[in-house]
Amino acid sequence: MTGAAVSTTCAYCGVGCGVRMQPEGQGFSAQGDTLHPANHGRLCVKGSALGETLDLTGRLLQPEIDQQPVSWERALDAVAEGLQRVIVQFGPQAVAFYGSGQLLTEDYYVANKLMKGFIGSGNMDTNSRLCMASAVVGYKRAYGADAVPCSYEDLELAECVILTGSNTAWAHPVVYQRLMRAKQARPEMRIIVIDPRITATCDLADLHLPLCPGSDAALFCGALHFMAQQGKLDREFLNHYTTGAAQTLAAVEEWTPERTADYCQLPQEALLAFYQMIAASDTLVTLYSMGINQSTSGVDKCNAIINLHLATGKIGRAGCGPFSITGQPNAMGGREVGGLANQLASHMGFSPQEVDRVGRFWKSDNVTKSPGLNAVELFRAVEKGEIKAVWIMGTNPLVSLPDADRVRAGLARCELVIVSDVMRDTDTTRAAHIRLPALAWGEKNGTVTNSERCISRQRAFLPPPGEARADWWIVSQVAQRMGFADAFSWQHPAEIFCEHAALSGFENEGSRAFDISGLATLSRQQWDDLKPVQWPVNALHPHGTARLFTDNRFFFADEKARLIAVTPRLPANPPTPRWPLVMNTGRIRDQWHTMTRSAKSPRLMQHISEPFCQFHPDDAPQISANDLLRVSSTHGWLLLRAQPDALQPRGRVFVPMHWNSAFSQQARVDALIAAETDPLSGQPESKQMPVSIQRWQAAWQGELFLREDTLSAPKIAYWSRITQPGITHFALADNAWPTSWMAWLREHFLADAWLCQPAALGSDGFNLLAWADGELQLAFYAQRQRPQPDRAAVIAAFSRPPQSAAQRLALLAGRSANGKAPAGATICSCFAVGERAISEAIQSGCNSVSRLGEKLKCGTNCGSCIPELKRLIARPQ
Ligand SMILES: Nc1nc2c(c(=O)[nH]1)N[C@H]1C(S)=C(S)[C@@H](COP(=O)(O)OP(=O)(O)OC[C@H]3O[C@@H](n4cnc5c(=O)[nH]c(N)nc54)[C@H](O)[C@@H]3O)O[C@H]1N2
Ligand SMILES: Nc1nc2c(c(=O)[nH]1)N[C@H]1C(S)=C(S)[C@@H](COP(=O)(O)OP(=O)(O)OC[C@H]3O[C@@H](n4cnc5c(=O)[nH]c(N)nc54)[C@H](O)[C@@H]3O)O[C@H]1N2
Ligand code: SF4
Ligand SMILES: [Mo]
Repeated sequence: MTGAAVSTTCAYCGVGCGVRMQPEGQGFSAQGDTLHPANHGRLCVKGSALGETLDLTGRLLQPEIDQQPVSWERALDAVAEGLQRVIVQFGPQAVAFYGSGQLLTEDYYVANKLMKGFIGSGNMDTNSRLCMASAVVGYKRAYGADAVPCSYEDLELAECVILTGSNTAWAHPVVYQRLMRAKQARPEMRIIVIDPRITATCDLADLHLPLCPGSDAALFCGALHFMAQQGKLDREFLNHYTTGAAQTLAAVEEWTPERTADYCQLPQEALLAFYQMIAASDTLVTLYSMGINQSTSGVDKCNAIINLHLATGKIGRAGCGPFSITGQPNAMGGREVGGLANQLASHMGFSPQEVDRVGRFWKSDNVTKSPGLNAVELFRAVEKGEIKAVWIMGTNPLVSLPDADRVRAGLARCELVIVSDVMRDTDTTRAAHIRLPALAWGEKNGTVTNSERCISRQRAFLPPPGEARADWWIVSQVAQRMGFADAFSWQHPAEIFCEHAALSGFENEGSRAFDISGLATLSRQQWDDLKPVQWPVNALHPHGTARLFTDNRFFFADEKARLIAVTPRLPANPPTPRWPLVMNTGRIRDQWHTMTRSAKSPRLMQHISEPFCQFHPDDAPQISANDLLRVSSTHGWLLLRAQPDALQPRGRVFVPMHWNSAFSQQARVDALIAAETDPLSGQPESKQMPVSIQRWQAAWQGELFLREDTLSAPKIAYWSRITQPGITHFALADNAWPTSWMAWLREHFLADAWLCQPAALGSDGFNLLAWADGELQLAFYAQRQRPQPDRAAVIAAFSRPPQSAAQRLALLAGRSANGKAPAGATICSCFAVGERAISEAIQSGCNSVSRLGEKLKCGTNCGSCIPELKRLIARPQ
């Protein structure tokens, strides 16, 4: 394939990097867009692997009703009639939409308009509830608007940067790289990482504070108290531009360094060192993410952070601000259109004036007058039968919502479940009566807004596959069938964008932060060519706005910001003797969410290939890295690979959020998490759940490699699917030793016609190669202890079968023909450099990241693996 590169925006995180997709061979390669202000040409490993996730394997390509393919006409009629039937019989409150920060702004706007403007119910919520609902409420309480004041540039300009509840190195790698370069250029810059565990992000830190989980609000109250004591408050700013200072300062008085250190379980010296770093800096950015938001007191934590910035005047100027970084590519766009159930549209709420204004703009007298149910409540209402029809778009709640098994059971009772997705088989599409095939990244066309309010185009560079259609089109078609044709008659996403832009400026006059009225009259061509621009974009700021609040005016009637007195609280569920360990959950470097896209890339699976539980060896001294673990809570249990790690704090374990039922037997972490939520934001406490861990006694463990591309998983106690090029690969374990391995294999995997080459390893195990026409069909390795066949050698044998008997025997033993040890986990995904090569190089004298890079190239592209390289160098050899 040849042709010009297409400029678009990355499919993944809220950094919102510009990507150029260059046709190459049969596919595309991804390069960073040097002209994009978010990344200036850089990409992380997920972004660089975008070209590897474009294949159509597993895609949903035709509408289905009850798993049978149907025409669009039938599917759309069924959705419209189904919703209408419920509304007529039970009222508009009996239907709900559940959307996603992975929808484009145009898609999101249409869904929200249909539910809140025409069906007349507030029941449109989004997965952003699990992500940044607390940050939104925190900003609104402080500024009267959901407005992120900063730009990425402020991170580079700040004298001091606090990263709290954020594993930036893995979750927002390009922002991390920008920070890393800024620190290299100005080593006097101070960076403090606040996280209960040691993460890759700590690599950049002058100071790491491993605080007690959930204690951040106290830490920031203590910081405010310290600043007050040291005379570091900006009294002038407080007096002129804020209210609430007196009560807030009184409330933090009890947070002396002694009390705070005790509450946060931190050494007092470290705490004071932290406070002194802030006090000594004229500029400060606090970047915060899920370790703050996902909490039953998330909003208060956000306000404790914002209070510190307001009280010290560290807002509205270069290098300053409380910066909630967004997770999903269009989390911010969702906030703009009103994707959360407690928002209406374009930053409007439910006051009578706002409802009236939106109604006049939309020409509807049916705009809902009150908020709807948030995500957790919404699925509870489904369970109770109060919501009878739900339409889920672009999110996988049966994996990502807390108490996920209960959500699954509830949804199974729902009369009408409609799911729009790009993949056919996800935990959530399995529960659907109607499946609607959406266009995926690379095929869809619209806009997204990143963490720094920068609106960028996602452009299509691939043709629509099969019958897949854009989400905005699907929703509009349903709306037309429900009798709202006039309001949903767009022919192109540019028309939707312009309508949304016009609404943002409608009777705004500076009263609402979100105003992109300057873009309301874009022609289709201008929309198509739109360059990245930060909102507001209006008559006053025609070229966008890098930084908010530079004039010290906020969005309350008196234009003053609010300091909010907060009372720190610890997580709702403390550990108990029965559930002694606190489970923390989050992301790993190379996977995205519930893995429906990133797990397509073999490269991205080589870093960490099985769901795991990290724990301190002292918490389970008898459990080793090759064991499997049963992790349980009051809500459920999981089977995961054990990962003892001395860097993990004692009493706390970490489990990734990513694995779903298509990739592992029993690894959906949210099945363990209680649905405790913040009273103000409704955001669940996803990061602090008491659990216990035990070794799961496997009778055997194995690895299976199959030529056949199978989507069905083996029926066995433990399995995990590991993506490989062209073949199927599982890690397996079971609790019974088969009486006959051959019989067991025949029952599960073997075809009669295959020529089998078994190797019984006495009572210790069993290996087998199976051939047809001289080609390898299956390789199987099972042992009482975990076998570790050389995966690369086995995979290679599927395309290049071993020629000699000796080579076949080596393969049967799980070794490569040249006798070399396996490459180990891939540390550098960009250049596929394995742990073994790195260890060998370190032993031969490469004792720095740069020397390793010179020898092996590792760490020289995106840099995401540098913290791990450093860790390997520091490890006793
Ligand atoms: N590789 C990758 N990147 C992603 C994503 C992905 O799936 N994969 N998802 C994107 C999305 S949607 C989001 S929301 C972002 C999330 O980005 P992050 O919030 O950075 O990621 P997490 O790993 O969820 O959590 C961040 C850190 O919070 C810490 N933490 C836990 N409890 C506490 C606490 O009480 N206090 C403090 N201070 N810290 C705590 C955890 O140990 C963890 O290291 O990432 C985005 N980027
Ligand atoms: N325990 C725990 N739970 C968590 C978190 C945590 O840290 N810990 N993090 C939470 C956070 S921050 C988030 S953001 C959520 C994420 O959780 P989810 O939103 O559930 O995760 P995804 O895997 O991104 O789901 C997106 C789905 O949409 C599909 N899709 C992709 N593109 C499109 C499209 O263009 N159109 C349509 N219709 N479908 C599409 C994908 O195939 C996939 O099925 O998880 C939350 N859950
Ligand atoms: S940092 Fe985020 S937006 Fe940028 S390339 Fe990586 S995943 Fe994509
Ligand atoms: Mo998120």
